[in-house]
Amino acid sequence: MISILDNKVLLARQIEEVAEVAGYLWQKGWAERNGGNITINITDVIDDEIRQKEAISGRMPIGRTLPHLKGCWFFCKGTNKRMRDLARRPMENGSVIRITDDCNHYEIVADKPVKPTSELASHLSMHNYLIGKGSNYKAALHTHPIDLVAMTHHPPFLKKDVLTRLLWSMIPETRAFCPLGLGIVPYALPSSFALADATIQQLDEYDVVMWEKHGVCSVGENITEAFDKVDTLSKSAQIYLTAKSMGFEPEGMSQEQMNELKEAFGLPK
Ligand code: 2HA
Ligand code: ZN
Repeated sequence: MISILDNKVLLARQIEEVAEVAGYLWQKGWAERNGGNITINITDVIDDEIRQKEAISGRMPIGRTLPHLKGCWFFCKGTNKRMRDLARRPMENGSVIRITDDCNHYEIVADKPVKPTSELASHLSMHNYLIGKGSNYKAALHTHPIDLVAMTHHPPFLKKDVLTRLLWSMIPETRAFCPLGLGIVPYALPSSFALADATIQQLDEYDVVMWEKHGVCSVGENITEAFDKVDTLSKSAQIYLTAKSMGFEPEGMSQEQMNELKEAFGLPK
């Protein structure tokens, strides 16, 4: 009984945390209309009562088989739903889904029939990839930060690790708290498997990935952590843009100063 209560509280807290982050995304201007998506893997906090609930939808195809998601449950923003509404009323604008045993369908299990995010293919593919590599990451975020997306309209920034080095050099926090840097995915059709596959490839090396001329994807242990990484990178982008708008090229921290940070914090890269 105690563990059932615990799970209920833990699930409610995770959904509250999604709502809190959804509000930040809207306030930052990163979530116009229905822009952006959030999915969290809630399998660990599903209690028997929810587990036994009847689905309120038929079996919906994911479009591919994701073997590591067998028996997994997710909370995700609903398709066509707004982040600002998810912030105020998460259960009316979000969807609880479970993956069926064939690993290529899902069912909606919630009081309201909200269809999950249009980026479900890329989000579930990311979760499948993360579980497959033994990661403890449970959250995936996709959003449209103005500054970072603007930078992807400049082809020299799309070369491997050019943006990473530039953004790292703007402020020590970014070097320390986005230590894997920023992967780049060339433009691909939103919601497509091509976009999903290119994103997963980048997750091999990075945990934040830019989608050229579209947005950013970030993964983390929880949704706050996934948000914080994007927020930190965006702060660096803001410092760069502010310096440029004052009419000069920012000097950036030196390679030596960044190496000193790497040593001091024991950073992985
Ligand atoms: O869900 O941002 O990329 C809205 C989007 C799709
Ligand atoms: Zn998008």
